[in-house]
Formats: sequence, structure tokens, C-alpha cells
Amino acid sequence: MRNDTPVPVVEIASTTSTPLQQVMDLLREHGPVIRRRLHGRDVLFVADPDLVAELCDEERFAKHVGPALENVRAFAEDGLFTAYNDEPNWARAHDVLMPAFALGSMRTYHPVMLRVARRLIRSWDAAETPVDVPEDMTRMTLDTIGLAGFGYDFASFARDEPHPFVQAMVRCLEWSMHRLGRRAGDDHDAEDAAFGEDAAYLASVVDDVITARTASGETGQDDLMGLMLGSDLDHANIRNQVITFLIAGHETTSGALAFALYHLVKHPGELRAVQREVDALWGDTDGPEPTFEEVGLLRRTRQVLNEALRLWPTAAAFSRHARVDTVLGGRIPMRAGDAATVVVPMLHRDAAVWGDNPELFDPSRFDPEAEAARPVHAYKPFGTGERACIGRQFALHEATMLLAMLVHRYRFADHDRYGLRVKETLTLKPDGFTLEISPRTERF
Ligand code: MNH
Repeated sequence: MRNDTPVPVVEIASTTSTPLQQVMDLLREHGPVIRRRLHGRDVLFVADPDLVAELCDEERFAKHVGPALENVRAFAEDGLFTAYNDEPNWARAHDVLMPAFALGSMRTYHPVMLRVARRLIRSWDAAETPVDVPEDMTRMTLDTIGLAGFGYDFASFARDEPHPFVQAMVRCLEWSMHRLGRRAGDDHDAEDAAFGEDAAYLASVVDDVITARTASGETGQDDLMGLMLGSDLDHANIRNQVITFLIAGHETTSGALAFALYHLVKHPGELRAVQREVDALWGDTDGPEPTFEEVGLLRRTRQVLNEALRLWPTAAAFSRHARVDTVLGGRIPMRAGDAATVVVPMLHRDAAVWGDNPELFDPSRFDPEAEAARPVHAYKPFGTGERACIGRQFALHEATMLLAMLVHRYRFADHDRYGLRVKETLTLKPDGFTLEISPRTERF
């Protein structure tokens, strides 16, 4: 794009239930940077890799808590994800919790992750009907973060319906997303009252989690809860962190797993490639006991997840604001405080970076040589800089192990020829994706 090309201005209301995919379409139509006039606000949406690289410069830009995250603040307040950069509790909690996410800490979580992976397998072994993939991935990731982070068992596989915490959380996320599309003058009292009840319920579950832990006397444990109870974080902030981690710690990982299975089922050759990898490791062992080190060896499986997160990064947008008056890309003036939103799925489809078939699912894009040849800011499923995802290693360890165990154990049948519908609840999931499963009888 020439340097003096004006930024297209688009005025289209957002009353859709898939606002992110609407923005993706607008970027496809108008080019990789647009200004959108939305309900009296002006939002700059960016997918151009050079502009995103500038937005990732921590000297000039910082995380922006935009309207969407402001709405999430209504129930997560100053938790890590929604805290303002200069809110003292962000740095305080970040310092307290960082050690729990160092690569070495994953070793500590490994046994719990394995235990919960087994729950999913037991449930799938017993399942007679097609399984609901996103729902079961959510059971798995919620139980994992509950147990690994807080020693609390949601026991999701013992329930027919998703845990009420999940239901309330999804409604809170939907409320915060739909609130963005509100028009002035409409009456939303009933929605807001229902939201208030859900938010209060989330807080009450979290208070139970905290009480259970303090009552057990095991406050010295070095998981997230132990670190926080042993710190000078106050009760209100600990509650906000627990809500934050219970949500951020499972919702996106389960979506990533569901998309990965979706792509594998649609690309049998890629499925065979990961099966070959796990068979080489575990052969005909019926119930392998993956070790921590083995998960690190599952290169192809990890590449499948990376590629799933390229096409459908489950936390699909993040925002940045200018620290000082500046000019983005030499042509877009921004005042200090002005914000831009990175539309990650479109960044991840840029043809100059990803080649002329960016829609194609191709895990070999994450071969080490291909990765090394790419600009560093071309792939951003976990955000950027100081406020990037703290749980990245956690998510990738958990998801890689589970995906490997599933492809080792099951054959998958795309029994209803599923056509992808991406559901948006601030995060992304393949809506209504079910699979018929049976034991694998022959291995490579
Ligand atoms: Mn996570 C921040 C994506 C898994 C906890 N996460 C972010 C951001 C993205 C993101 C993007 C930055 C948002 C922004 O800039 O506004 N996170 C993901 C994805 C997965 C994921 C795609 C899984 C796949 N995240 C996890 C897990 C945990 C977690 C697992 C916890 C165990 N994430 C967080 C927290 C933050 C965050 C906490 C906020 C960090 C901060 O601002 O200090």
C-alpha cells in the first residue's frame, strides 16, 4: 500500500452476533486498515503486518483497555487481564504470579493436566453418541485450571450440563460483547439485572474456592492461590484474579483444542502426520502415561495447535494506545491515548507473509525454518509485550498433551459433514461441532 493512501472510513452498525467476523469482512473488502465509525466512537482496526509491528513497539504503544475490556471489568475489575497499565495492582499481582508461569513451573502442573485429560478420555470411552467437542474441551480446561491453579475441583465430567460457573461466565462474556452494539435510548434494564446476578454468582463461586482453601489450611502450596494468599494482595484483588484466571485460563484453550480437532478431521493427511508422531512415541500402548519431557517432543502436534491459532486465534483482537503523539505508518496521526485494535485473524491471513493461500490449514508453516523467515510480529495469538498472555506455556502444554492423547486413542468420523460456524462470545469456538469417535485399532 502506498504511504499516502487515506484510511477508508466505514460506517456500519454492529447488531450482529458475530462482530469479529463482521470486522474481518470489512477488512477483506476495504484493505488492512480501516477507521470505523461505530455508535459515535471511532475505531481504528489494523491487520497490516507493518502497522502491527509498530503497534507492538512498547516505547510508542501500550495495551489499551478498550470498550470491550471495560465491559469485562464489570466482573473482573482489576484482575491481570483487565487492569489498566498504571493500576498498582497490575504490577503487584504480575510480580506475585509470574513465578507460577515460568517454564519450569509447567512440570508442577503436568500431573494434574494428565489427571484431567484422563477424565475426558474416560468420558469419551463411555460415550455412545457423537461427542460435543467444544463442550468437552471446556470441561477439560476448566477442571485443569481449577485444580492446577486453586486446588478446586469443578468435576465437570460428572455433570450432564456445563458447570453453572461456565454458563454464568458465558452469559457475562456475551453481555459484555453485546453491550458494545447498544444504541442510545434502548432499554437494557432486564439484561443488566440478569448480568448483575451472574456476576454476583461468579464472585460467590470464587469466594467458595478461597474459603475451601483457607479452611483446608493448605495455604502454603505454591500454586496460584498459594502465591496470592501468601502475598500482600487484598481479598478483593485476589477474588478478581481468581475470576480472571478461571475465565482466561480455560475459555481460549478449549476453543484452540476444538479448532485443532476440526482442522484435523477436515485434513486426514495432517491427522495421519500427528498420529505418526504419537505412535512413534507410544506405539500400541493403550493408555500411555505421557511424561513432561515427552510433551516437549510432540513437535507436529504443537504445530497443529499453532496453525489452528493462526486461522482462528481464540482471543481474536487486542488493542493498543499511543503513549505519545505519533504517526502510525508515517500516515495515520495518533494523539497520545488514541487506540488501534489489532484484528489478529486477518493479520494471520496477510498474503505477503503467509503466501497466496492463507486460508489453507498447513501446520508446516510452523517448521522452524519457515518460522525463522517470518517477521517477528506476524503471528500474535497471545498478544504482545508486557501485557501478553501469562498463560501461554500453560495452555500449550495442556493442549499439546491432550490433543496427542486423543489422536493416539481415537478414530474420528465427521458424521454430519460439519460446516464451520464460528461462535463469538468475546472468544471464538466452532459452534455445534460434534464428532463420532471409536477406538483406533491399527497404529502406524
Ligand atoms: Mn491468555 C492475556 C490469549 C491461555 C491468562 N491471553 C492474553 C492476551 C491474549 C491471550 C491475546 C492479551 C490480551 C490483550 O492484550 O488485551 N490466552 C490466550 C490464548 C490462550 C490463552 C489464545 C490459549 C490458547 N491465558 C491462557 C491461560 C491463562 C491465561 C491458560 C492462565 C492460566 N492471558 C491470561 C492472563 C492475561 C492473558 C492472566 C493478562 C496478562 C496481563 O495483562 O498481565
